[in-house]
Amino acid sequence: MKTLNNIKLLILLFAIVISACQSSTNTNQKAATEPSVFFKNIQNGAILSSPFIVEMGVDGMEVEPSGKINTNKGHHHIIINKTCMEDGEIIPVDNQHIHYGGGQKEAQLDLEPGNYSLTLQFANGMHQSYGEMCKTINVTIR
Ligand SMILES: [Cu+2]
Repeated sequence: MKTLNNIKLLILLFAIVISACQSSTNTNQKAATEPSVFFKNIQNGAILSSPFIVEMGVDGMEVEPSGKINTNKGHHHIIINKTCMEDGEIIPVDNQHIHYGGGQKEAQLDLEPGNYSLTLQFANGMHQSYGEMCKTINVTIR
């Protein structure tokens, strides 16, 4: 009887150790997650007809109108046929760099037929790039 109790105790201890390991792994994964942006409604390689709606998603930061620099807040940009911008670099205003400084989470794009790269770039209230908070996809407009 005593042996059986010892075995039960061992199993219980084992279970506690396993669950402790799992929860610490989960915590590490959460801490390692960097803020990111993503296209909500368009996949890489999509074939679209113009005009089309782009839904802009963000994880780990908040969207707000431009004007002031606030920690963990910013606004979306779509960069057409150019790549992500370095951390801190100011995003220009031109045909290839569209600012959504009103805090928009959705945009309409009107593009001629052809192949394009679309880059979603998050930046702070003074339009300084958050660097790797960036996502590029390729689309075809027919
Ligand atoms: Cu901007």
